Amino acid sequence: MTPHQQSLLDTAQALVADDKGILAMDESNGTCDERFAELGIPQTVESRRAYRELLITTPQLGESISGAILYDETFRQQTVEGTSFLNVLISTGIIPGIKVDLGAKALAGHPGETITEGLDGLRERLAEYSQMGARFAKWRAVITIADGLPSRSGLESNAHAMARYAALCQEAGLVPIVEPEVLMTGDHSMQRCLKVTREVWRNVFIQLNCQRVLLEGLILKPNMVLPGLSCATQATVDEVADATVNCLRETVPAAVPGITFLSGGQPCALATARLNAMNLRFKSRAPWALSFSFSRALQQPALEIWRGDAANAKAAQQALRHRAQCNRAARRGEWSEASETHAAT
Ligand code: 5MM
Repeated sequence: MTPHQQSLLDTAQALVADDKGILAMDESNGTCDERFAELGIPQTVESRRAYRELLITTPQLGESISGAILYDETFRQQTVEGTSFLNVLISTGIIPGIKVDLGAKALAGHPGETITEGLDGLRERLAEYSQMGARFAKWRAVITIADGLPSRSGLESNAHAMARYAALCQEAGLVPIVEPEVLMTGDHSMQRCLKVTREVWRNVFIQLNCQRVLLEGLILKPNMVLPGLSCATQATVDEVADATVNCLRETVPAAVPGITFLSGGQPCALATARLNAMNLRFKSRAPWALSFSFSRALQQPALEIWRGDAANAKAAQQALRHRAQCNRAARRGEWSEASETHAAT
């Protein structure tokens, strides 16, 4: 292995080491503003900056969080005292990362499907982020389940774009987080989600291999295998854990160091319970770390407490720290309902 490859491998392993996980705080301005609007928080550059400062200055965050994914605006911001956010993260042992896709846009000729854009000029953008201090990047593809969807061309084009992104990241010395998200929206069964997710992951690894991506130097950030939100038959925590890990076993090579799940809109404690069940049942046999890279399932309680008021900042940080600690416990299979009650008291 070359020193360049070894450095990718070291970063990827550091992102999943010590039972820690990744804080996704890379909401684009539109998404962040939508979440602020729901709570009556002003949708301004300063509000977004103040909120992200609150997140990254949470005491002891680095005990449970290995890396943070930022959005371009946040990546260039500073605390009120003038310390760059990147330096705040680095000083607390959290590896800085950057979302580099430019969003999911309508896929021509495929009503209801999207293709994630951002490959044009990506080499130059990655060089800048790397020079500024990023050590990993993230790209999300969005797959919808509906009648006749996803199409084969929808799956293949998204997998191809993700693999080209991953190759460019590794060329720039950044670990690519590859995030194919099969949405929970819909009334499909867990079996249907399993079938689609299996196809998505198969296509992703075919394309990653075609583009000569070093599997030891990437992280997969997938959805859990779940029934659609409006499906009449919901699944138990153990059923979700079994379906998800069995699907990973069929499709994800053992060379990949870590799986860091997205939460996708699951209630916070339920996402944690499902991650806990996966580790409880499979950790000793799984070749990859089973970890988290949640946005909403880490941040939502903190955001609801903060509501744009500096007086609530400490309580909000406590809520974020608690969710991070619960998810770290879930990585060890040591989380329980009591962990939630304990924090509440
Ligand atoms: C699926 O979204 C990612 C994980 O978040 P959840 O745990 O809440 O599902 C998240 O990193 C997402 O990619 C960012 O929030 C950016 O979203 P947009 O849509 O603004 O690019």
